[in-house]
Amino acid sequence: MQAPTIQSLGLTLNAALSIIRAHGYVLQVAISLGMVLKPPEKRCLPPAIKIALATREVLEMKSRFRNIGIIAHVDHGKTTLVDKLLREGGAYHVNEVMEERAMDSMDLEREKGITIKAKNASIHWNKYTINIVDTPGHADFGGEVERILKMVDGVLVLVDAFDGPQAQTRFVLRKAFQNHLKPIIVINKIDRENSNPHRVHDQILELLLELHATEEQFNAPFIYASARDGYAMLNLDDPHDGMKPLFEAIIKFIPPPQADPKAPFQMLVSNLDWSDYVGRIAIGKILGGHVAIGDSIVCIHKDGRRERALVTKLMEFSGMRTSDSSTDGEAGNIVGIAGFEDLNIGDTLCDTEEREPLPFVEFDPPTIQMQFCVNDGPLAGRDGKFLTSRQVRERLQKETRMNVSLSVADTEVPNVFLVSARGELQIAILVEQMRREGFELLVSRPEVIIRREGNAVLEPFETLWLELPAEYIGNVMQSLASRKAQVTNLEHHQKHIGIEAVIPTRGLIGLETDLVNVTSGQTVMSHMFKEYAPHCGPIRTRTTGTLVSMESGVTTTYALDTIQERGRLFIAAGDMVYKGMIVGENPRTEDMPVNPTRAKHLTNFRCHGEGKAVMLAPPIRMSLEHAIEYIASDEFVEATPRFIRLRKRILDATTRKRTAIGEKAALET
Ligand SMILES: Nc1nc2c(ncn2[C@@H]2O[C@H](COP(=O)(O)OP(=O)(O)OP(=O)(O)O)[C@@H](O)[C@H]2O)c(=O)[nH]1
Ligand SMILES: [Mg+2]
Repeated sequence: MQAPTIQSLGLTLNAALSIIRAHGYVLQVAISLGMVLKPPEKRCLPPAIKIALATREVLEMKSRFRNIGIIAHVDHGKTTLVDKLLREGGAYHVNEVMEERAMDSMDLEREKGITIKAKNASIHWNKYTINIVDTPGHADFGGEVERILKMVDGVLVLVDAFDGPQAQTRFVLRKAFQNHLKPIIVINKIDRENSNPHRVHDQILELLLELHATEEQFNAPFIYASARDGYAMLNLDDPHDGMKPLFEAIIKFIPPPQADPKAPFQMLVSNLDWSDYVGRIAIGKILGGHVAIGDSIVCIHKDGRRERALVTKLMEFSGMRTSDSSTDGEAGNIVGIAGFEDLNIGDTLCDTEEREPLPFVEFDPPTIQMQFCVNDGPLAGRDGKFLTSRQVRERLQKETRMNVSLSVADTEVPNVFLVSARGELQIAILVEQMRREGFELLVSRPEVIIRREGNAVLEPFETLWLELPAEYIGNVMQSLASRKAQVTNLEHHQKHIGIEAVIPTRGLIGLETDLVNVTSGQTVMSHMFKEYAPHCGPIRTRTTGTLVSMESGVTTTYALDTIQERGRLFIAAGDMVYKGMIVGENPRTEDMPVNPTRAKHLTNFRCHGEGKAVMLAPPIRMSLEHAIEYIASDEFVEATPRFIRLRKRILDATTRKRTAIGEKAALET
């Protein structure tokens, strides 16, 4: 076999040197012939340069894998693009019906049309195995993106050809650069009416400059695509030829994994899965060596504990599914390993106890928190299966294993837990999942996490970007002012106005719902954590009070007919209510006691107007997210599998009043 030259392998000198160091090739410097890589053969080693060795096959095997993450702002088309890559990568049989956005496999993802969890898939294209990780674009799930970046060697950065780069594009790109990942920029949705790929191209270059991209990152290839229509191109006037240009760019520009097959086995757990047959499955990229069923390996937990177990199952991805690995897990591939009961994302799997744990990501801190309490209301236990403090606690602990940007703490009160997260949607999704699993819970309004530095009280602030039709500007500015937002930039485009503002995170709670109402859903909104800065005083997001039931029982049409004259109802006739439950909204700021169970007294006398059919206005049934945003700090949302009720924290009216007076007095002193 003729020795390959550095040039014939298409390597730079630095890349060649790192391969030489890792695998033991010999670098022979022949002054007239340039540099030649030679296989190990003691006799032919020049005495001057003896570096370690490997074979040509190793080089070829190393380059068989490409591991990429797909990152973008929410709705820029990541999951749709993965659909098309899977289809063209042969993940489906010719006649197999392919679901739209197949990677959004969780019920809640399909219902909401957004990705919530990062997920793996794999495609075989030509002789390459391309492992793909689809990620969520919503800011609340930023932690999902952060944790998978250690698993990939490059990223596809999708940008909408009309919207251009948005807050989350900046966030995910910055995280990718911190991990030294090479990007391929995909300007997607070029089929969109009024799309402007040239403008977006320039905006992306500006963003790359702003994020201090290296020269290599700045020279990232640009691809123009319509994920919906299934084509990608290097130039806008190229013919539409499916996804081939994108596949070729991935192979050409995303580096193969820097994983050494001869090193000892090492893997960082970047994702977890569960199978009823084999239990917990650790998913990650094999960073060195290889692993096989029956191997005895070690898990280094984040607290430093070392635990040994046998590998009971080894899986690799094929399309969207996992299958038993046909070979040993090879360095550079993304695999699933079963064998350990107790596993967390961020743990290290390796060959012996003596190894050091692999570094895991530094997450951005959570900025909001919410209380999760055991349901102690009078209707507790009528609907759900899991109610006790122990069950709630265990479920929350389980969530923190999978959901690394979420944390749970006990409080002084045994039945109350404090859940900290990136945003209210992240917590609302958790509550929704729990109620679908059969839990009953009380949850509080989200509060921001306050910090104290010396005498200063600091709170989190975010940069907010809005894009809205010009006619709504008045209402939107009013809403922003009441939430203590400082507008830092205002740009007039043709019919739209772009607003940039700095807003306390508290002010963001409920803002999205507000904007949907005042602009008929025509606002594009994105935001990103900016800094902790001095607290900016009270914000009043709800100007209304509530109608609170003073009785327990079943509501009557007769009673509700009178109450609906006072405000808007959250309940219908025949619903169960209890003392302290919120049954409607009072347009005035205070809470008003009402009795929705009052029955009509039967008399022998007929009154004026009797016999008239009563028309009750349909009640407002809030979604869980809306309910969480809506409640005040002295209120709870009661979430059970079938019901979402609002209630006062303190159910008894007299105790409630006394506590409120006490709190007011304490504030004044
Ligand atoms: N016109 C057009 N619409 C597209 C294209 N790609 C995706 N969409 C639409 O954009 C919407 C969002 O697509 P998704 O693939 O769910 O976007 P995503 O980036 O995965 O969203 P998240 O995971 O929630 O961040 C869907 O309605 C898609 O049909 C495209 O190329 N052109
Ligand atoms: Mg998605």
